[in-house]
Amino acid sequence: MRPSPAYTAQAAALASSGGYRHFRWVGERGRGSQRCLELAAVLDPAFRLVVPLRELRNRQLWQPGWQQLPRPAMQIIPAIDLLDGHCVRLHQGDYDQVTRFSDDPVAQALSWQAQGAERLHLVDLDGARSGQPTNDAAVKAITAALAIPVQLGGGVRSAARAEELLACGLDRVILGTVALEQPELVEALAARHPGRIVVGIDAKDGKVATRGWIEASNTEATDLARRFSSSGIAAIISTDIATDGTLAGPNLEALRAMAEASSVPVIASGGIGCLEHLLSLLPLAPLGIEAVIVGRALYDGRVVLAEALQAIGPNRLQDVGEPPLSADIA
Ligand code: AMZ
Repeated sequence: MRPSPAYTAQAAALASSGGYRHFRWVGERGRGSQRCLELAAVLDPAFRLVVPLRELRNRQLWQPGWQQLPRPAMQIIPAIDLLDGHCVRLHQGDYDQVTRFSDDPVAQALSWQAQGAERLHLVDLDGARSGQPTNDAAVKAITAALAIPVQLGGGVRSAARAEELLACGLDRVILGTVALEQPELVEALAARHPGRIVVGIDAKDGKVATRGWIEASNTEATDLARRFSSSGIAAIISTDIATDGTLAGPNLEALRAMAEASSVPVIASGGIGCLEHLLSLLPLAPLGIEAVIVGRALYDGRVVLAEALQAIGPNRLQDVGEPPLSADIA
């Protein structure tokens, strides 16, 4: 039996619920006597409750023991793309459309850290195109200078190279081309280095692109994401090439499809141009989108990292001072 799609909380609880009282059915969790419904507030779909089914059957619509899901929050990861030792951004990954933002990658990385970044995303663009590590001097200098974890992608094409990078202090390595061409190599690495191997899936019109996005494939990005579902990788970085570097907004449809296809956390990448774009990702957090990579918009000041963290980070301003909704509501 599928319960009615709308529920109304008892009036007594309204004062503590932040004003939400209409909830919509969004899914189910658990089995047997543990079976629960997941409900979303109609006025704020990100506000969710998990309600034991037996309580709904008893028509006790607002009861102690209801569990509030964690507030959706996302980590914001500034990106530094390295080309010939400089910090650059490409437009849609095109090596002929380069904007140079800084000639001092270490100073740039320290600046993102000082502004509150909790992780840094590095791409060796020369490495991604040629398959050979090219910006190791900058990568090593950044990793040594920063206290926050650093991840690197671009040109990591063998287990030995991935392990060399992990041994140099990088927290995570990202494999793109190899994930398509030798997925078993990625799985073996993930088994040896739990939590430290990330798959980068870069998609053009939904199909995976590799080797600096110069080569197209016939593999659907969602199929590749599914392939890695139980592989032990830490996350999938999902990049939409058509939006990358354009500031035009993330491809929410593609991100939703990737999050639904994958049972590992997804990191959104590509297209962020303003704070509203970051906020537009929040409703996808319950599907497993746990972080977002921001590049050009941070460099040119359209997004201020501290503000962005207050908008979608773990201590979002919107939540400050709101009464907790928890088991003590009777
Ligand atoms: O902008 C590009 N042309 C580009 C880019 N940013 N090409 C590759 N990359 C990044 C991917 C991924 O993080 O997003 O390089 C990494 C994949 O490299 P590889 O060498 O494993 O395919």
